[in-house]
Amino acid sequence: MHVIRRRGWELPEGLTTPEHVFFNRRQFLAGTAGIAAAGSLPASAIAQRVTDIPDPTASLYPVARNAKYTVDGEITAEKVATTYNNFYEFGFSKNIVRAAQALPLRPWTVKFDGMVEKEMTVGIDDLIKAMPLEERVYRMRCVEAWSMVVPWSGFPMAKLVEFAKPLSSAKYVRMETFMNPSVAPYQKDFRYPWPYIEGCTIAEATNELAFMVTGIYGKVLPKQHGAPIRLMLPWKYGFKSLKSIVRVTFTDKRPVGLWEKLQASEYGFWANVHPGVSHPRWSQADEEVLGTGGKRRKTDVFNGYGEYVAALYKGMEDEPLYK
Ligand SMILES: Nc1nc2c(c(=O)[nH]1)N[C@H]1C(S)=C(S)[C@@H](COP(=O)(O)O)O[C@H]1N2
Ligand SMILES: [Mo]
Repeated sequence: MHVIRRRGWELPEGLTTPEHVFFNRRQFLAGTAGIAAAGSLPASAIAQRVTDIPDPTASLYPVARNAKYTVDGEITAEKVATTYNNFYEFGFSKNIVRAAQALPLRPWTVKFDGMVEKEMTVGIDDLIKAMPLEERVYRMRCVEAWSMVVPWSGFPMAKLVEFAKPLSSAKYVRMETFMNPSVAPYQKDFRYPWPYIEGCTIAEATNELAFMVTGIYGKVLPKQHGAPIRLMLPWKYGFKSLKSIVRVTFTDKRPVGLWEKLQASEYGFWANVHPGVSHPRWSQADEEVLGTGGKRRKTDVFNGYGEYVAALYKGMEDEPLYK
C-alpha cells in the first residue's frame, strides 16, 4: 500500500504491490547514512535477538478458545500467516520475518496518557497477567484485497480501556507503535511520518469485537505479528490494527494515522471493510484468500461482522466510513 506520490522511477498506476521497484534505494541509503535494509543486518545481531531472554508470558499459552468468535471457513495455515506480513518498520515487502527478529521485547512498557484519571506506564508482563486471556478466530482483511483466518490470543480492548480509566470527556483512543530506527531501519525513511499511529473511537474500542492481541496459533505472539501487543479490529482494514504498541492516549481529537497522514484520499480514519467502495486504485469487491493457491472470495460488508458493529455507525451516513 505504497502511497508516496509517484515520480519517474516509480510504478505506473494499477500495480498494487510495487515493493520491489518502488523503493529508491540510492535515495534511501543517502538519507540513512548508509544503513542498509534490515535484510542485511549481520546474522549475529539477528541470532542474538532470537535467543533473547525467554518470554515471561510464553507459558500462558495456549489459552481457551471463545466459541462465540469463530469463522465459517478454514483457518489459514500457520506457516502462511506467520510468513506473509505487513510491518513497514522492517521492510516494504511481505517478507519481514527475519528483519523483525531484531526488535527487543523486554523491557517493554505501555504508557497510558492524555484524558485519563492518572497517567501511568505499565510493564507489559504486569499488563498481560492482569488481563483475561482467550482465543478468538477472526477473519482479517487487508486493504490490499487479501484475507486470512487467524486464531488470535488476547483480551478485549474494553478491558484495556477500563484499566486506563479515561475521563468521560475522552472520545478517541490514539495508539502508537514503538520508535527505534536502530532496530527498525525503515523508520529512517523520512518520507513516512513515523512512528506508526492509529486510532478509533471509544465506542469502537469498547465494542465486544475489539481485541488486544498477545498471541497467535496458541503461542505467544511472534515479532513479525506485532509482539508483544497489537490491536485487532476485524471489521476494519488491517492497517487500522497497529502492531507493537507502546502508547495509548485518550483524547477528544480524532487521531490521524500514519496512512491517513500520507494519503487521506485512500486511507481514512474509519476504514470499515466494504466490497462496494473501491480503493481509488483497485476494487474491494473480492479478496485473495491466503494459502489457498490464489482462490478468491467475495468481500463482506464490515468483513462479515455487521451484526456486531453496524449500530456504531447509525446516523453517520455522511462520514467516509468505508475507506
Ligand atoms: N506498526 C505497524 N502496524 C501495522 C502495520 C505496519 O506496517 N506497522 N501494517 C498493518 C497492515 S497494512 C496489516 S494488513 C496488518 C498485518 O498484520 P499481520 O502481519 O500480523 O498479518 O498489520 C497492520 N499493522
Ligand atoms: Mo494491510
